[in-house]
Amino acid sequence: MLPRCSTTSNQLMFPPVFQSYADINVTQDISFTAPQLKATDPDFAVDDRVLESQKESLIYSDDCALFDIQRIETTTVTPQGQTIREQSGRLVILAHNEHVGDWTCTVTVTDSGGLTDTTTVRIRVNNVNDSPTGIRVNITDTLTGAVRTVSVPDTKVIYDEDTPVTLQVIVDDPDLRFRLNAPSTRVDPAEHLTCGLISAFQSELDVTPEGAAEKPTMDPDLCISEFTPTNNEVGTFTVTVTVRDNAQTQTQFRFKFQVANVNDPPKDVRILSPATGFNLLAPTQTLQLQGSATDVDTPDTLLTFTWTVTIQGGRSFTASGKTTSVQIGNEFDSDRTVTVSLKVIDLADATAPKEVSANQTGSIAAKPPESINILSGSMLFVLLGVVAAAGVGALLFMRRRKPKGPEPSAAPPQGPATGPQQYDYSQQQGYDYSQQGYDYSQQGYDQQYDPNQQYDPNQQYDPNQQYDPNQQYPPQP
Ligand SMILES: [Ca+2]
Ligand SMILES: [Ca+2]
Ligand SMILES: [Ca+2]
Ligand SMILES: [Ca+2]
Repeated sequence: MLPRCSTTSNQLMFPPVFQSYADINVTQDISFTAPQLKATDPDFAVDDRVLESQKESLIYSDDCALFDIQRIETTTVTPQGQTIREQSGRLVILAHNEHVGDWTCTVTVTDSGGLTDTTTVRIRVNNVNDSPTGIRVNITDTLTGAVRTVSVPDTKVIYDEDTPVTLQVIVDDPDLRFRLNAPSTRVDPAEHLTCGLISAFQSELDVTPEGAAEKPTMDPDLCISEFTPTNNEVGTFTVTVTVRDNAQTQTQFRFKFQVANVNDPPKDVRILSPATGFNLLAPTQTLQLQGSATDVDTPDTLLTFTWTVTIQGGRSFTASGKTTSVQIGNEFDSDRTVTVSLKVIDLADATAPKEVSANQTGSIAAKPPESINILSGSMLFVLLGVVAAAGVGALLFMRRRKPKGPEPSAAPPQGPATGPQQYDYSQQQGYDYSQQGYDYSQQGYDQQYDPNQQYDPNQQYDPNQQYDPNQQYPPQP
């Protein structure tokens, strides 16, 4: 640089000139005092011979975000006794994670006459690995899209059984941020996080689970876990999420994930007795009933078994209990289909009981005809017939003893008949009707008689005598 023109001998005429300066390497977060940046100015050589107000003075400035350069003034005395004053620039560099990268800074030195020189300072800020921090978990209800963020350790979240969720681990690793002086470049382009998930499970089902609980797993690179807890997973998972960075520095986060039970209906509802296609041979009988059912989340004590046995077109009979019986009867004179229905109700949720039914069909025999039922009131009718027959016979016997004899139109007494026989009523035959078990009902005996007629059972009558009811009485000679 050319000196300025001067009019006096002590006027400052020369610009400052920077000395060469080596590139600087610094490390993130470590304060570094760089070598002093020096500029020489020939005018300093004469500074002790000029007035203070006219002394040369250098000013340093920079455009760098990594440091503020300061002027440092030192004086040295030469062996010849001359005092030399020196003004240099001091760089104290404190670079942080976001400063990682290569910096090119321009430093300017300006003398008191406004003359300048510039130099380039190259600084490389080297990264130091930072641990993953600020870990949290976003939980998304896959059905509704609702997101809940858990950021406080040991927080408990509750979801219903059968609710699909996505657990996403969010973490801050400073090495994944972008550089201040290169916004599209990561602080550490090679940084990569890996997630892991382990969980302890405590079942809270009221019954023994059907199988082992399925635990959530995590995609280690995506840091995502898709999880749909079912009935077996009713309980609380204590979930520990671990995040490791490339340098295997890790951080952990723990929270509780509770799965609330949703009442499942009974299943495998079966009728064990009666068997399929049962055939009841008696029209009235006791039917043994036995059912079975399982329930994945309800104790047996909260299951009720209700039975309904229905005869086709007829009555229904009810009973309750897992094993029980019911008295049923077919009131029809034909075989009927019988339907046995079992209803199992799960009362675990009193407001919304779950109900499952099963049916079984079979048949029941017809009620027998009335005439066969000799134990019924018809027997009395037969006995009355016997009495009536005896009464009519006795009446006829008594009329025979009248002097004029019985009227021809009077019907002869009914009795055993194997064919037309002559019967001599004139004979005083002793016949004890009360000792005869003769079944008049089998002879088509006319039961229209006057029950008020009295007869004498002590009258003697010969039962061996055959008579022809068609004969006119008394028998014609
Ligand atoms: Ca870093
Ligand atoms: Ca890191
Ligand atoms: Ca359940
Ligand atoms: Ca249930």
